[in-house]
Amino acid sequence: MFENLSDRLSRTLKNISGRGRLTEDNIKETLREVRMALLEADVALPVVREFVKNVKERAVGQEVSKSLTPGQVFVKIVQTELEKAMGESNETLDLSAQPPAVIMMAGLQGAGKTTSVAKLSKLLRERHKKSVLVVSADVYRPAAIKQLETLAGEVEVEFFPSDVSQKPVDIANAAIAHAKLKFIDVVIVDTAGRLHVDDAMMDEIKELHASITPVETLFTVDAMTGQDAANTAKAFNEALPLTGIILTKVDGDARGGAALSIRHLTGKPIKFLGVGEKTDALEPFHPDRIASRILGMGDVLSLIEEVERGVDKDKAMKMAKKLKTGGGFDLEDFREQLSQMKNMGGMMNMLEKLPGVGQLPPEALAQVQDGKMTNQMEAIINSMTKKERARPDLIKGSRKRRIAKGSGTQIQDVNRLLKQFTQMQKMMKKMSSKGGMTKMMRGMQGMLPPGMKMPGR
Ligand SMILES: Nc1nc2c(ncn2[C@@H]2O[C@H](COP(=O)(O)OP(=O)(O)O)[C@@H](O)[C@H]2O)c(=O)[nH]1
Ligand SMILES: [Mg+2]
Repeated sequence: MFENLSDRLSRTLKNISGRGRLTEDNIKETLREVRMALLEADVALPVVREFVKNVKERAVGQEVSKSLTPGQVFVKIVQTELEKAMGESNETLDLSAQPPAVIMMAGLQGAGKTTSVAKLSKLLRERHKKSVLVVSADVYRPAAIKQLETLAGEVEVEFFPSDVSQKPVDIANAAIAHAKLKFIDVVIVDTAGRLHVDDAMMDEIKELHASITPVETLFTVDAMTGQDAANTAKAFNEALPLTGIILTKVDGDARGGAALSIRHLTGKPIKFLGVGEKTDALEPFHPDRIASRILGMGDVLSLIEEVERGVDKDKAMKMAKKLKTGGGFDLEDFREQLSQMKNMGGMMNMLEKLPGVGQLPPEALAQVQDGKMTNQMEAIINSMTKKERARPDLIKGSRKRRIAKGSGTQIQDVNRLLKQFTQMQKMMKKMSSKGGMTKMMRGMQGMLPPGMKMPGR
């Protein structure tokens, strides 16, 4: 997501010249580009206008201190406004009701409601240790009820049976009554959607809502529908007191405009992103992180969370510390990174989040993506001596030949690895000098058990 937008923005934001102060004149060109970039990302026109206006108001007259460039100051302003447009902070589910807390899903057919019920159930069960009951009030399609039953089995939560002869209101109330008896923490009510917003659907869902008074009413919407997503959200928001939005199929949407428009048009927070068909493909929505992703600064915090889940935390911390103390990034670290990436899978996913990766040549990315390539790279590093790993500059002609032979590769493979390493090293340097590392350390501090401190902080 946001590929086009971030591409455009990171290109245009570099072009601000002048010094001392941002003026209407020196940002004019860039503002126009920002506007174009947003329109291309399929952000709704009123939202684009408002956004550009806000950026302009904040920017004009802004002093630029000596240590910064006007471009950097402008980027900061765009970043802040992006965050604002998307909601400033992550809003989690509010489940602090007399149990069971009832969550109701709403949205058009095919938006991803049923899939999202499964994803949410899994998240609530695994990360929040909640017991969950799911129920389908989609009485128009028997297959929809069966679909939920299957998914419930997959994510190991309780399924409350229903059938097409029943009324949605009765189904939901019976499920809630059952959950009360069984002391279940959360009930998620899946509902029917239509292909378009229509009165019959709205009436039904309004009646259902009034009867079960959920603590969370989540509107599920397909990001790929762009501006339509925002308009549908608006229609539902006028009919129902929505508490949040789940933006789905973000994995298939390169433009990302919906995320920017929805908050603005509904005033309701996006709470989650659906990023794939599998039941674990759900991410909490963090406007600040998304904003920095849009600006091509990398989503260091999300990356850290992924690292936390997928790889060894100690190793990651050691790496962060080493970089922070200026220990540099050597081939040993590179190898570590390669093997961790391999463990994690979803390499592309992860690479995209690294600051600066957007600027890597596509061939380099494609190569790292390939698991075979990673194995070969590891083999090459394994054939080096400890000293060579710490001081890659030592690796010249005869050493290269020895390493190639030892790893069963060619000299040009060794050369390529060294080149890739140098690129990665540069990126790491950039990251640690731009304050990215401080953020990363802060993120890691948050992951430690209470009372424990990061070394050296
Ligand atoms: N790629 C992708 N597909 C999704 C996502 N969420 C849902 N889908 C797919 O979208 C289709 C419709 O989803 P479903 O949950 O049945 O929609 P519903 O009609 O709103 O209940 C299914 O094929 C899902 O696998 C997502 O985040 N990413
Ligand atoms: Mg469904």
